[in-house]
Amino acid sequence: MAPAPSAASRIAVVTGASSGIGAATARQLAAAGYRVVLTARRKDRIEALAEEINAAGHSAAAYQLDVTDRAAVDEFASAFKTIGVLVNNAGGALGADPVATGDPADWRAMYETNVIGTLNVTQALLPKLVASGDGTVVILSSTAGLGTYEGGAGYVAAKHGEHVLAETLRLEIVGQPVRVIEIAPGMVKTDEFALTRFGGDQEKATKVYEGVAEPLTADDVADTITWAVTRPHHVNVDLLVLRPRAQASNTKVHREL
Ligand code: 8X3
Repeated sequence: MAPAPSAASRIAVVTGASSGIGAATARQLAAAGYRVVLTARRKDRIEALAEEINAAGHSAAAYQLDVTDRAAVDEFASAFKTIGVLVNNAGGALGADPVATGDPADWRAMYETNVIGTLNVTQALLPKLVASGDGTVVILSSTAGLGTYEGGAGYVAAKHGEHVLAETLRLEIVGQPVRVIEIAPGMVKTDEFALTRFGGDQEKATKVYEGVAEPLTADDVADTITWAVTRPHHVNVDLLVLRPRAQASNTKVHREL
């Protein structure tokens, strides 16, 4: 069997790379020697990040992409012969309403971005990951993909969908040279996650982290993703859960108020 190509010659695609965990992961994978391809809807952001990464002596390119647009995803995929790593990070939460009053449009949008977006990109790039002889699919789910909490059902349902996608794909492609790694973070404080969830309401977004000593950062999660991806290729980190020390479960958070 041919030896696996070195990390330096390999391409890592990161979706949702315009901010937060996606941007941090792109920076760290680039520093680890991957040629990173940044995708997101916000072209200006990923272009600026690609410039920053290239200026630091690493290798990055930006490609504007909406992961829910299957035709665009297929066109994107057609540009590559092989891909070493795919990090499915694009997604997010909309609303924190109880089941009784949650907006079906929010539920649908979350399913579309988190689950169908991941499905679209994974389906389109899977042949390229196989062709690399040593591919890795990372699915960034959440602790919301493993257990529920009040007010979270729409997001929790979507993240459970991603979790099932990861578990099922791993079963279905066993024997092929592709790992399926699921990373499930708990409370991560980023610039946009909570703000987007609450429709730009800064007060509500701030309350999410109120009194929590040290929520995880985007860099903490990127570090974990990079660690998992850079294990020897026979080592598959199936599922890795990470939370801040102050969070014992989805509903048990220590706050110093
Ligand atoms: C983010 C974790 O607790 O907001 O994926 O659902 S939580």
